[in-house]
Amino acid sequence: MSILTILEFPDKRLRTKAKEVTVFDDKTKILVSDMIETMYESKGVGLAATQIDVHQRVIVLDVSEEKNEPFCLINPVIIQKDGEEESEEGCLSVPGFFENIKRAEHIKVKAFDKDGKVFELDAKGLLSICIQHEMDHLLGKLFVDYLSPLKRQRIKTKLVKIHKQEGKQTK
Ligand code: GNR
Ligand code: NI
Repeated sequence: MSILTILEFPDKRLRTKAKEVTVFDDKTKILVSDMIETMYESKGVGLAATQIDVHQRVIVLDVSEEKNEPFCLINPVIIQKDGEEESEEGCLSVPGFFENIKRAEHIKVKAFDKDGKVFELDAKGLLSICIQHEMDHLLGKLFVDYLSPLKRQRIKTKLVKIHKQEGKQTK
């Protein structure tokens, strides 16, 4: 098991569009378990492979109270959505910033599990929001993209300043 480095905005690699997983093998299982470990270590409720610079359509989530119900969605597709709700979102790739974002209220998702078995999932509440947030990552999209250019620029400037102080490089 390994903890992976999470890319931070405005890193350009976060803009990469992930590719479909075509082979389900031991490497897929290792990726999923490393992502789950990284998500727990970072205290996130979800993580997309894009955030760890792996550009495959893989998401891990755990919205349970006890943090003992991890699962993954591979090649997820939203097959139904309805309603609209606004809630405060944060992102491990935009640390320290929280903003209200509008999403669909209910979604029905079709995806594959780590063994390559297809399944469907009905989601509402935090799970629905998180799946939509993670699926955006797979398209190279971040929650800051829903904000005004001014707000987005302010967040960018603050994070770049912090990264310089920390000696982090942003590609
Ligand atoms: O940990 C996370 N919490 C969260 C809260 C509200 C809406 C979305 C999220 S996802 C985030 C982890 C993350 O950045 N996943 O990409
Ligand atoms: Ni995120």
